[in-house]
Amino acid sequence: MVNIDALRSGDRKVLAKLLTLVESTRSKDRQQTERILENLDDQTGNSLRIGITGIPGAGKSTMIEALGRQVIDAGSKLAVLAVDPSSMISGGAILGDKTRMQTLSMEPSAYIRPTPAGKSLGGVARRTRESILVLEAAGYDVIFVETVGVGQAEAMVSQMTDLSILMLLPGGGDDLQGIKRGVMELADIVIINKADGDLQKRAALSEIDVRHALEFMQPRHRGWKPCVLKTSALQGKGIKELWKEILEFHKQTRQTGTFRENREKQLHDWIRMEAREMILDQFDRDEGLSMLHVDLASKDSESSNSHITAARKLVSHFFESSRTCR
Ligand SMILES: Nc1nc2c(ncn2[C@@H]2O[C@H](COP(=O)(O)OP(=O)(O)O)[C@@H](O)[C@H]2O)c(=O)[nH]1
Ligand SMILES: [Mg+2]
Repeated sequence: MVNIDALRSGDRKVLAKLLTLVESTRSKDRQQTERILENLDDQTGNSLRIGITGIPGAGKSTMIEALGRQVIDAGSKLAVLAVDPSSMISGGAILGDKTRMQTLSMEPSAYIRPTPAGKSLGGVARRTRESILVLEAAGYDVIFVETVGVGQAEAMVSQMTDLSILMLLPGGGDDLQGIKRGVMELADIVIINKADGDLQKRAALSEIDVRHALEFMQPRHRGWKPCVLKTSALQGKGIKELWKEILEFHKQTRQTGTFRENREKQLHDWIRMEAREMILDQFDRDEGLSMLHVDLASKDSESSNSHITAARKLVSHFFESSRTCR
């Protein structure tokens, strides 16, 4: 059993244990996780949740390392969750290493957690949401969720964070590096990283392009106009300005109430998503269903609409058996 008091008092071993539990898909672990999360409920919600997305190699980890200094110097505790949805396919972890966050990983006030690959985006999202809650209960004030941008991932991260940072690289083209409008619309702050050395000129051009593109977009938060910043995470340029902008966002959205509105909307969505996950869990664990599935697949494989008929049979069996289980 996990010691909740130890978690609150900053015991990192207990924190790691609880995060491992959250990541587990075993039925027993899941039950325990749910009980613990229910107990932690009144200790959560007090952090600033920041999502940072961008293509692999854009410099997200380097940036978090640089920003981490600002956060720690301001007396806050910071945690990083590195989420890599692409590893669902590759099985590997692009972001799994702490090497880019070496200094940060040695800080007592910082905690870095690469999250393992999951079977589905829904599963990854659930685990990340719950890890955020655990980290909040453990007293972390600023939580970064680092994600490789693969379309859906940006949307997923924006559903669980207060502030979304989109990281771009200096590019020459006017196509904005193939960044889709929808992705840009999710950003509260856009940064053009690697604005150093030979890339400085291109970074300035990109800044103009992005600024122009943003003008025609609907801001994610009412009253907050997304801004564009040039940075060099490697050389430490623009980091102070970025942190200032993050704090300004926090202050403004709290004042206008959009911060709370966003959290309320997210809670609404989380409940629905969790309910769906619960159904899926039960579906996947139903042994009777698995047997029926095998049976249907062998018998009906010849007929043309068989997969639909078979799926329907599975669904009605599922609802039948969940009714009798209750
Ligand atoms: N020139 C330059 N290189 C950078 C900058 N930020 C990161 N890098 C380098 O880009 C590579 C990828 O950085 P990383 O932080 O791992 O990117 P991530 O995949 O987005 O997390 C590393 O070799 C970094 O040293 C920067 O501002 N300027
Ligand atoms: Mg990284």
